Amino acid sequence: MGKAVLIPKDDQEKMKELFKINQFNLMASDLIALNRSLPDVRLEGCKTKVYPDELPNTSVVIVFHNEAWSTLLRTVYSVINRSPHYLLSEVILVDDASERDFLKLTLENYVKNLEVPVKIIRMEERSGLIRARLRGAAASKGQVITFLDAHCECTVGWLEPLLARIKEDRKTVVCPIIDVISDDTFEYMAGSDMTYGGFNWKLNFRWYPVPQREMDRRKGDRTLPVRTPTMAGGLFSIDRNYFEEIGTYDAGMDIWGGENLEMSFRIWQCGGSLEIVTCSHVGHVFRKATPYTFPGGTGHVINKNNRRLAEVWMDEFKDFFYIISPGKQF
Ligand code: UD2
Ligand code: MN
Repeated sequence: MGKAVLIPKDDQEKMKELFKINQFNLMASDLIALNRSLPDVRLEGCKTKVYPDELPNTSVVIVFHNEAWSTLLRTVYSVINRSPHYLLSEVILVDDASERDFLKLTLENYVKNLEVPVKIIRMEERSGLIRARLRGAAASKGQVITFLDAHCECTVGWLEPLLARIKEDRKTVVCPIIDVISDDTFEYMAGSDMTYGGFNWKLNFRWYPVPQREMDRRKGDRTLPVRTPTMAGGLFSIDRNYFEEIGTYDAGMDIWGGENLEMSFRIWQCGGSLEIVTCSHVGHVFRKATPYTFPGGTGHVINKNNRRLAEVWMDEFKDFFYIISPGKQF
């Protein structure tokens, strides 16, 4: 039921060692069932909503680099166990040149026995999450593409409201509420429907309170989708044709960072809209530090991505970015 795992005193030294591998409590994660149950954290009004029978189906694309076995498989199980199978075209795992043995043959053999087709694609070299997602999207068949990070847990009823909103308007790109899975105890904690995505002039993604005008537009009905300026980046569904129409991602972005704001600006500036569908809840393990290497240097990679974002989509507003991050000009 998403309860916290408490590690006995005697194991705490070992626990701290293992924490470093993924920058979350791997020992705790490994103690939890791959198909653990979770509370239904939805608003009451969401539980009784009825969605059309005919919804577009989706491919679920999950990219990973050196992900832990238990978090990766728990993500996959939560997708398979909490989605109506007729809506799930396939699950696509894109391995961004991981170095761990268990992510090779062991993983391939394991997923063969799952109830939904799970396809594994391997990047030839470390490419970063953007190009890995592009590879997954290109190989997918569903009418909708749903992206998830490799350490998520989908809760009951997560998929239908996302697909229903896209069916209503295929230019609407939708995110679930991202619940918090503690990096320390793996406790599942409901996220708020009263925050949405923004950014600061360093071009960092930030959460902000949903403004009153957006509450008014929805006549106070919190079960209706929230229009959000930006998305966190890891968890969203998009109509395949619309994704292609707007030019997918910027394939020139490396490793990590910036692509979430880039996609958000792209959507709003290409005739679409971005929403948080408050009846859909998916958990994510938020980390305080990054567990992997950034070939080329963390700062350099993120700056490069952010400059591309600023130059392409921000017109004269890019100056705010350059003023606040001097020395980062071309
Ligand atoms: C957030 C997003 C993430 C992405 C990122 C900005 C959420 C919950 N997460 O950071 O999806 O938008 O902001 O770029 O919104 N990965 C690779 N190759 C790499 C690096 C990462 O495949 O070189 C995978 C990684 O294993 C994970 C996913 O990409 O499955 C996202 O990476 P993260 O979990 O480190 O990003 P996060 O959650 O800190
Ligand atoms: Mn993540």
